[in-house]
Amino acid sequence: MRTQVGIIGAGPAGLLLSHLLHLRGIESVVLEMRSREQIESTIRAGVLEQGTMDTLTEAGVGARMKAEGALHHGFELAFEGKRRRIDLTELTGKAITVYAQHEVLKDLVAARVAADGTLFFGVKNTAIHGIDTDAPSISFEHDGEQHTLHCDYVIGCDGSQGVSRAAIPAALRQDYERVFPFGWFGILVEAPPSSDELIYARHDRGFALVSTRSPNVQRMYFQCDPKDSVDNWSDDRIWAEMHARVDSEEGHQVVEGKIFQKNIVGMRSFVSTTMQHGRLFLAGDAAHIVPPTGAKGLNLAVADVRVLTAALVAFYKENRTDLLDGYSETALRRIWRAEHFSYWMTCMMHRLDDATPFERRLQVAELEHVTTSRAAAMAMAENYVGAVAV
Ligand code: RFL
Ligand code: PHB
Repeated sequence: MRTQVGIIGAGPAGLLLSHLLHLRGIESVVLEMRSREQIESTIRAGVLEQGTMDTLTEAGVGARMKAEGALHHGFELAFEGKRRRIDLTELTGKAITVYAQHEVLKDLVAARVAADGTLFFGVKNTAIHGIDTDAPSISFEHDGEQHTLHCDYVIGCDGSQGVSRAAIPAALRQDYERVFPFGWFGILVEAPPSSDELIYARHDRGFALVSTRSPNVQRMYFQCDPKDSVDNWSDDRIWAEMHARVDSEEGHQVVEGKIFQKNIVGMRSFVSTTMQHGRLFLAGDAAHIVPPTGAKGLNLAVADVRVLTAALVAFYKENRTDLLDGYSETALRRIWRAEHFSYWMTCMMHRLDDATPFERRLQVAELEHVTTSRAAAMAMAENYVGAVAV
């Protein structure tokens, strides 16, 4: 089997890359370990930056996002019993859309299928060969048969647990990591929205976030011990914690409903450089992870893919390799900006068990600052909507 670009992973990065390349007349094949049903039902991110919305729209996969996603012009910060709004649109001229990642994936898979794109779901034993040569390949098993996909380039879009990153020689790689001593307990709730906009809450008991999925389904998170078990949390205990952390003295209350999904995720910051070696390029979570507080993970994956698409188009249409050569360096500028923002938001909003009372007051002082100084609010808003210069 032969194609121009071999893509490992059908997450947002892999599927979007495949579709954008198709629109520019470049062939690709996507190899995915999980089934189509699995990728289309795994609950993950929810916030799309304006740039992500624009890219999806330009790729012709934005119709459902526009119709069913919720356009938000701001968000709320809750702390010290009060709520203060960050007006994203007034501060930056931009907005965000809340639209679930698995819905984006459904739209992308449908577009690939409609365009007769080649996707293999349920592949096993993916292995990368010859990235130091001009003729790399990917071997894999599908339906019990062994295959080899020959290609010009291999793109590793296989997330944080994939095989691609390890194909870059360890001696050339430098990993940067910070593991946080807390996780997020996520719930899906059948209820009307608690608020018109997302609420990020800082409380001495820990962080909480109120997000949404649709007029009838809400997504909420609260900081927990990453080693805790969902079985330790009855619905009553969860609601008591959400009320304690989010309800304001000004009378706003979290709206309860039937909890139909519970999960716990760990939190870490991670960057692996370089993101390229020979004929292999990494995009998305395969190369970097952010804690979800800044809502950047999916958006960074899309930003990598934009840079990589332009570089591959320059190669195939103009026989230029300068953009490919500069891919890692270009992508890392935005990645480090997002890493810093996500880390900053995480540290300002979460309870650190070993923080001194002095450090806890500093968190509140910082929240007072970003909600009263226009300059500070603007810096936060620009980062949140992804409009900072990099
Ligand atoms: P993905 O989505 O992990 O996709 C990788 C795909 O590769 C497959 N794979 C393989 N396939 C073949 N062979 C192998 N050897 C393979 N190994 C792996 C996997 O099965 C998978 O389908 O990576 P990608 O495309 O880079 O996309 C990254 C995003 O999914 C991720 O950054 C976001 O979900 C992060 N994230 C958020 N990002 C946002 O922009 N906004 C948010 O609001 C947001 N909230 C979140 C989040 C992530 C969360 N979790 C679960 C960590 C909230 C949470 C709770
Ligand atoms: C979500 O809706 O899942 C979500 C929203 C904002 C975040 C993280 C996750 O910062």
